[in-house]
Amino acid sequence: MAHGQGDYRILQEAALRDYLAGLPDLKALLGGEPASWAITEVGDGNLNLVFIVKGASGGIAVKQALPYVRLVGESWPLPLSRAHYEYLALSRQAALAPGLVPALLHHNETLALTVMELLEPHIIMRKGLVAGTRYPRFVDDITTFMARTLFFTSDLALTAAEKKEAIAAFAGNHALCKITEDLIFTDPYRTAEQNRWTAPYLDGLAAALREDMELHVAISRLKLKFMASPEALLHGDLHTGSIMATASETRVIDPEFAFYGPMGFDVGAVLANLLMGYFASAGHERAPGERREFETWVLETVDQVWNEFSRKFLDLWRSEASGDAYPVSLFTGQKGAMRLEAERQAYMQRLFTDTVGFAAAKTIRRIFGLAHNIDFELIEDPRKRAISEARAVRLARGMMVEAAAFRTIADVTGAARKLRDWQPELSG
Ligand code: SR1
Ligand code: MG
Repeated sequence: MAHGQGDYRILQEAALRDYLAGLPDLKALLGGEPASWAITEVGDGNLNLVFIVKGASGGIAVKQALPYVRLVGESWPLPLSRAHYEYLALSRQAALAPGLVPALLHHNETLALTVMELLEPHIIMRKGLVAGTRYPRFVDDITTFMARTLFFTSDLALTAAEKKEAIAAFAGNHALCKITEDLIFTDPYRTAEQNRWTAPYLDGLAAALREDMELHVAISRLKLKFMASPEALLHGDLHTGSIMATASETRVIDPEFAFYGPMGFDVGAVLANLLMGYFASAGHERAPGERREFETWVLETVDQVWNEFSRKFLDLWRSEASGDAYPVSLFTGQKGAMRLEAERQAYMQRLFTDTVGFAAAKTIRRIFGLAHNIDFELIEDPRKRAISEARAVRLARGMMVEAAAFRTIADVTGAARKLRDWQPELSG
């Protein structure tokens, strides 16, 4: 049967209780009588239903795909098959990066439903960043996750046949890719019904974006790279809302946008969302300067995420390369080893340039496109919000149009630091 068709039905509380009561392992995990289970719908994402179910002895998280985009409604249908790709991606990520994704407990293809371990007391990292919380485990965990999932699904680790099979396994997730192609790489740069921004303050900036041909070329090159560069299995939506964390643990959730694409898209997503957290921080101050230490931590984190990711990825390449790319037989002896090492450095520089560009694209879409983020949205005073957003956009435009001019991550964080107190000219 095709993914998620046939007997699909949306499970609300009562139907979900009956469904779970019929699964002996989950019933035992929850404990007590099904009638006593507390079931709460907690989904605050853009697409799905998410339930937390708690029983006498344990809890679980249940995610069910809706046949439409939750944020917009039934007028925007979306294939249920995304639940299949999410489950497949989570399974692969669990094998490659153990302990960094939620444990999978059950999957029903027809219902487009997945049951996972309940992550408690983890919270969505974006919410923590808005509150000014620092995450000491984050750098090590997210860089391990990215280095291992990207390296081991790439041509550096897989044979050509394995790689092509893997690409094919995710190729059907194109409806989710199309969301990204439209909402990130196209709509913010043209008049589109679903666009929105902090009006009237950013009206001028929004209009400038629509006229900026250098930016249109740069975003189009990134779009082509996104569409036509199946380098590795991407999470596909790796923002801070797809990460649940505590001080001592990190879990990456929600890979329903998974497909084979350019590695810089995932790395750029992490960096962009930290940078947006940085620029939003000033808007959350209750007293001038009270969040400076947090902001210093955020920029240090940005530096460390790239540097540690790069170090771990290169280490894997040096020690675990078993793929068909860069055949060992072409790089023999000391001369070969030295030339290959230089090539590895050049590869990482190209990946860094991609990362810078994709990070910029990820930023601009959250300020002018359909789906915004709470980092900025929770800044109540729209003028203050617009100031934070305009700073982020100024950095993002430079990063997109002149990505290669940012040679190191310190170039990015240095530029961000300089914009911290920049006063933009606002419209209105
Ligand atoms: C219509 S979906 C909008 C956004 O939500 C998801 O989290 C992705 O970021 C997508 O672009
Ligand atoms: Mg999501």
